[in-house]
Amino acid sequence: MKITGVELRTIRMPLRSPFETSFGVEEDRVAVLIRVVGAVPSHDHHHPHPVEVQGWGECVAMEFPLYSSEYAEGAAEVLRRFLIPRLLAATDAGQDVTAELVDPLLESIIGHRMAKGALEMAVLDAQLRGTGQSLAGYFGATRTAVPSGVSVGIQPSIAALLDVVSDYLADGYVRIKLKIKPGWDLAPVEAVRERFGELVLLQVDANAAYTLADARLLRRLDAFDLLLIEQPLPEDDIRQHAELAKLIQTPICLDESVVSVRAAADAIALRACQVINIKAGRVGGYLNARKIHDLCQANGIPVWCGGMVETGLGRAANAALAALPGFTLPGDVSASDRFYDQDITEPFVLEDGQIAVPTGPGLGVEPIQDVLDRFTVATEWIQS
Ligand code: SMG
Ligand code: MG
Repeated sequence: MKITGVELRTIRMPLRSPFETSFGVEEDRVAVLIRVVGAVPSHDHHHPHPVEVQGWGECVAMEFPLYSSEYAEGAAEVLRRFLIPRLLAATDAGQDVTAELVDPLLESIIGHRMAKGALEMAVLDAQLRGTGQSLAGYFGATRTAVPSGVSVGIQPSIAALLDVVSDYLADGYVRIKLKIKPGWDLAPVEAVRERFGELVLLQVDANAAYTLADARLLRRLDAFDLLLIEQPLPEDDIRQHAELAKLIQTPICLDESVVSVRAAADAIALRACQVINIKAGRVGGYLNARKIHDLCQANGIPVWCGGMVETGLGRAANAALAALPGFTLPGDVSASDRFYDQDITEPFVLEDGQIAVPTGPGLGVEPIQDVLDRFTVATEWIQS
């Protein structure tokens, strides 16, 4: 497609309740959204003029660089200054800018994977809307709905945690993930097991809050039959995760450490993890996410789809990705009302513990304009 221009929009959406992790507390979701406007050749012989298409991308970078080095304003800056101009220049040079070309066009810019992934997502959405294909169809997805797990933040007390988990189980979530940190680990896990029993699918996520010196403490989690422990150690500690894996029984799942297809291959080869959490933004986009899925499938590594507190746009794409056959564990693709009273798209809802995979062209969902405008704090239009 020819890229006509790109709208960059920053939104701020209130969360229904604060979301606390080992690295901080979030009360709002600040996110950068991208709307790519372009033109594709018409397939209609009677109307040979190019057809205008648009597509949406969501950048998962958070307001502050606490989960990873990227953050919303920084992502907006790199998009406006370096990434978007590259796509516009490619269009000006006569290139057909497809989603498959975005990563190669942006490759010489180092890092900024969440920003790149968002731009690729917008181009992919526009491209698929142009051809009428769904994202799930493009990926080769095999499911029409995906089992839904929920990520439960650190709570003020064990009693509060048990109430929250009880409500989520009543909603029908099929898997519970507890956020943990030093001082909030063994006790909440033990309390949830005791109250809800051995059958609940349960896992924990440390968001890199421990060191290898905590191995003895982490080994005590072995008693609770967890599906996995997610990212116990820092992002760049792949080798130490391999050491930890020898010391504990609970399978290790990597999140933050898996920043690329190469990092995934390294982690698998070094036996640093038995499971991988796939988040498209973290690995530079949905095409890399699919490559990691394929790599893991070939290596017998189960994967699941992570979440970044997305709006309905990112949630739609995650549901499509999670419908691929290698996603054998329930992901963090929960209903919109897990985080938002009002989503910017039609809300994703839980039905029998599952989220339906959109079937319409591209993402299959669109922002509701007046809701989007209500949450918008800045917009700009970038063209060549
Ligand atoms: O979207 O359901 C979601 C959030 C899931 O826990 C979640 N994400 O490390 O996996 C993770 C975190 C990252 C974001 S925490 C603000
Ligand atoms: Mg995580």
